[in-house]
Amino acid sequence: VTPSPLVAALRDAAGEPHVLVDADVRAPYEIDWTRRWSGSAAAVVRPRTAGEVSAVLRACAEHGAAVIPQGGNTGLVGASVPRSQEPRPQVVLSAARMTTIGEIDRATLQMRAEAGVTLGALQAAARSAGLDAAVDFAARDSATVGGIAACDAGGIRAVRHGTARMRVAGLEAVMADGSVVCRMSGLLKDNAGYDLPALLVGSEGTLGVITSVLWQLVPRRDARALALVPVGSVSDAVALLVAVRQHLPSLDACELMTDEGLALVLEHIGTTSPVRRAAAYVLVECAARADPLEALAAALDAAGVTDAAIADDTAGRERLWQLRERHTEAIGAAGIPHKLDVGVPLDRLAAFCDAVQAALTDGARPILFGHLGDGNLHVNVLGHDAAEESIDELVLRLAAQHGGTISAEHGVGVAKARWLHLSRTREEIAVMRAIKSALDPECVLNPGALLQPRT
Ligand code: 2HG
Ligand code: ZN
Repeated sequence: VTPSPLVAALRDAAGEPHVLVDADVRAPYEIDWTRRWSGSAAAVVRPRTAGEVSAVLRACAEHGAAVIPQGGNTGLVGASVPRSQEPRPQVVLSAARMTTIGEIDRATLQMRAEAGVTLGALQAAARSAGLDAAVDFAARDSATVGGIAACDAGGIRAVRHGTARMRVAGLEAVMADGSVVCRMSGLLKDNAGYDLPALLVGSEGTLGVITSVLWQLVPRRDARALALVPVGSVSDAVALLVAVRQHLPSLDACELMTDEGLALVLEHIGTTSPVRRAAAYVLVECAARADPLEALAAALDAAGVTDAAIADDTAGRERLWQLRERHTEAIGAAGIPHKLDVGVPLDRLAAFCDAVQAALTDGARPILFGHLGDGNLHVNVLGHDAAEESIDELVLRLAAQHGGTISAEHGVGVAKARWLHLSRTREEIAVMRAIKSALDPECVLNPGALLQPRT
């Protein structure tokens, strides 16, 4: 068969073997991890270099196609797969072949990585150089640095090291018109005008396609100690955080689970709880050069904790961590969840959780867990029709009413674009739209993600 003019142009841009058109080969690129979001692509293209990405974007512009940038396709807000309602042909631009990791600059502790490098590969490269990538989360072996930067992902160590924004010391991106913007000097002080890398971080693929990132590493702190503490309520969990935080300069992660989530994980992996069952649980992890176990135990003691599971060896820590990290997988095995990733100020977190529990009735099954240290809660709701959006709206409105944000670390994506106004003022959204139309006037890049299409 003769390829369509779009497919022929994509082949010219990236090479024939790297343009996937067969339905069964395209399929995994067309559906998201939750199975809640999917759409059909005219092609999946896997360029190798920024130059090829540029040629792909020019081909798409010329043939009136929309571009869906995709990294590891671990996104949870429907923004990494084609839209179900997009009149134009859609091209998934996969970073899967852009996997080169550069040398580490020993003076600045910065490392260059192409967009398709997984977080796990980045961490391993940092580790083998005696350094640390300073970001971590459960999807580490699939999520890629391009997507992590594009969404300003956070994860379990943001309480100490901040989100991806703090790690991106520079980047290279291809804009909608095919021009390549590169700011890779890595200078910490460089205030010559607008901070374009900062603009692209968190832009969710709507302003440009990130092709490389200059990642800021940190020195390694290898000695770790972890405690899993059962608590009577979310309010007690927050109180525990407040009690230990100022006494633990080595605090590296502080996570929250509720009993509903733990029960699901225990059943999913076929194990029993290492601590007594309670309404909620807090994981507190410390990392330091010297063993932080004593400091952790003393802080817990001072906070009045009498019963906890503690581990300072790798196997023991992994056993405890999997109870938290396997939530997404266990929930996914139980059904297609609604996923709301919200952030709420710590002093209102407990009230927010109570309000969510009280508001979700009619067979909806809320599972709350997340990153206690930074007030980032993952409200997953099972038992509710995947296409029905009233649950999403209810939870997001409650987050806003409690002084929080509708999107903490997963991005707004397609899932939450229509509620952006709950977290951003009309004036802010007008500025965002002005930036979008200046940089991508035809709305080629990731249409419908972050900003709703104008009607
Ligand atoms: C996590 O913290 C991830 O485990 C996924 O951000 C959260 O599945 C989720 O809702
Ligand atoms: Zn998370």
